[in-house]
Amino acid sequence: MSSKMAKQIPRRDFMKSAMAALAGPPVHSVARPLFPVKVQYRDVTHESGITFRHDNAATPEKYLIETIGSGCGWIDYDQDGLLDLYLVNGAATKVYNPPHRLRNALYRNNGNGTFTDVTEQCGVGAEGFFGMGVAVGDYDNDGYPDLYVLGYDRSILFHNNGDGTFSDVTARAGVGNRGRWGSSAAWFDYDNDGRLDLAVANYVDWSPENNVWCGEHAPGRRGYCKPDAYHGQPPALFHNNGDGTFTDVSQASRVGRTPGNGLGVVTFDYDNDGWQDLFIANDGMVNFLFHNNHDVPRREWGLMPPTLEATVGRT
Ligand SMILES: [Ca+2]
Ligand SMILES: [Ca+2]
Ligand SMILES: [Ca+2]
Ligand SMILES: [Ca+2]
Repeated sequence: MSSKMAKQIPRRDFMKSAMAALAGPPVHSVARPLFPVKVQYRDVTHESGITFRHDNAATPEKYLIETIGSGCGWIDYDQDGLLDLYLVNGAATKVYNPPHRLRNALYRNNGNGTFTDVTEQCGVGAEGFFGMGVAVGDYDNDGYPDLYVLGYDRSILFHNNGDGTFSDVTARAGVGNRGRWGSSAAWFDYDNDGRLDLAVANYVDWSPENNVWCGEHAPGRRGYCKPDAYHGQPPALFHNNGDGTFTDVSQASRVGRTPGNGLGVVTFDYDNDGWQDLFIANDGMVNFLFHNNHDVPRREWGLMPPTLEATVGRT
């Protein structure tokens, strides 16, 4: 409203109009009953055809690996638009030798509520491998997601061949994580070169040979130890070289310089600087938050990756 128009309206009428305008049309409160959202889950395992059963290889020896695992992952391995399911299992140990086979399993989603076990033809059973978890990512950008399977003492990279089979390319890729208890991993592109790199959380240095006795020294009274009965293991970071191989940059990046009791990995850009950062959740001790400093010239990244600095966090 112009000042000229305002002068032509008596102040009392102007204020009445203004108040009416501010009040606006009468608002009819819309009755929005708060309907509780009823989400109901029904166990469809049996009718889905999924018969996998996880076996943690539990024994009175209380191996620490019995207490953790296993994860699973959804992966549309055949790119038909339907998520398929990869399940990770335990394995026989020096003190546990079940009569049945223990292996991981891949189930193809049939699209009608049922799944078919395609483990054998896909070649991803990893029998004898004490698995912990799995990370799904298309590390070679061929359009087919691949599997990185975490496990005790070693981990496995399965390349998806795109024809319904996978190949164990761990040795060539250099991501075996040998001698480490890999618990979880994340694919992320820390140097923004368009190729997925790999961060791995490692747990502790337990082994059958250093199986500490915790709990009472009496038959049947042995218990599982807390992680501080062992030495923690540092996380690992692998740079994707783009030719099917990876370079272990754990030391150069500083990610692998500090031992932890790693159980979880999250990658995210917490400071919105365009560079993915890394969080490692540790069991019973401080967590690790690594800020991606991306402070090395791009031409040197093959030899020296951006440094990531450990900062703070506490469980
Ligand atoms: Ca599928
Ligand atoms: Ca791939
Ligand atoms: Ca990368
Ligand atoms: Ca960042």
